[in-house]
Amino acid sequence: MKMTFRWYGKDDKIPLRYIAQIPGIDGVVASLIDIPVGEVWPISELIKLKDCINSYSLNFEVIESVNVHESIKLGEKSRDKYIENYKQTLKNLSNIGIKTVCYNFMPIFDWTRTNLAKPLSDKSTVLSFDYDMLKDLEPNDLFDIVKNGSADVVLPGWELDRLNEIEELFQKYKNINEENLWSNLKYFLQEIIPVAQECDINMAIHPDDPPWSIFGLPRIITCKENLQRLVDLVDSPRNGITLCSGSLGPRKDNDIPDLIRYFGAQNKIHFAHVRNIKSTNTYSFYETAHLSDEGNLDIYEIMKAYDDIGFKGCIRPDHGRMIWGEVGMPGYGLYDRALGIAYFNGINEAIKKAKNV
Ligand SMILES: [Mn+2]
Repeated sequence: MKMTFRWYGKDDKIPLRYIAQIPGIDGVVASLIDIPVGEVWPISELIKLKDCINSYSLNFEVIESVNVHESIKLGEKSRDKYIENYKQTLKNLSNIGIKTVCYNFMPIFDWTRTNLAKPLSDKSTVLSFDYDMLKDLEPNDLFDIVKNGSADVVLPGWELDRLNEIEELFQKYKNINEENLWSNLKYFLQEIIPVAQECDINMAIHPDDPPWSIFGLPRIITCKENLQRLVDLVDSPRNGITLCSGSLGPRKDNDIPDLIRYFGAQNKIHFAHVRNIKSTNTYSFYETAHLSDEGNLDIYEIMKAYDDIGFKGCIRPDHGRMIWGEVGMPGYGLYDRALGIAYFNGINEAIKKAKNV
């Protein structure tokens, strides 16, 4: 597997030269965050981004994410225009050597949390999701939470100008149930996957985070059965998943090592996110350090499962805690994610050496 680190481009407070110093790092996962959703990503910008990353001897193979325009998720007439743009973006990405594209199909909201800086007992802070709290919130309250907790960084998916369209979007989603969303996803994949095939690009859907409905909106990429339904929508080796342990993990029926083996056996895992979470009740949880003892997930078993399937793709630590006085994008500081990589490297070395005994 190739160890990677998510980087938010030139405005990221973490410089590439620091990322290049993480032991065992292979590359970064990045995107063009300034391009509005639905527009074609210009090749000139992509070349600049790639050259910048490569100049630190870091590889650039994975895009996270090329987001899907709401009109595609809603199945509106205008979707065809956005699908054509998406295809052109895939072609441009292929031209600079991108091998994997992460995307998601969550209505309106990307990842959702009710607190971006929940203090743990050691005074580190983490992102958390409290279902009881969400029940009393309106969607615009969530934008306030994200704005106030984001250390003056605009978090992808939570751009404030989106607030203006929220009411209208909710109105449109009134007519969209889970089955409608599935059929809109199928329409999208039937168009996109043949192009991905030509471009030699793996499409890797990210699970919904958290993996259940919020504000009554349908969410479908949530569990083993639905992930299988996704890969069966369009039968192609290019139609796969980003297996995110922290997104799927809050659901008790999602056994992460089992999911890795099950979808790994079908060669459907194109990208891996590893992080830990701790549940506080059925629908509430907070993020923790990567260490198995800190959360619900057994990270050794997860890395063992990746080793068992001979995973060759890119893997990255997902969100980290904010520690050691670092100020930055919640979940995306340098220190705790670098600790995550050191931990994964240690586990991998132990797994490999134990096998040779
Ligand atoms: Mn993830």
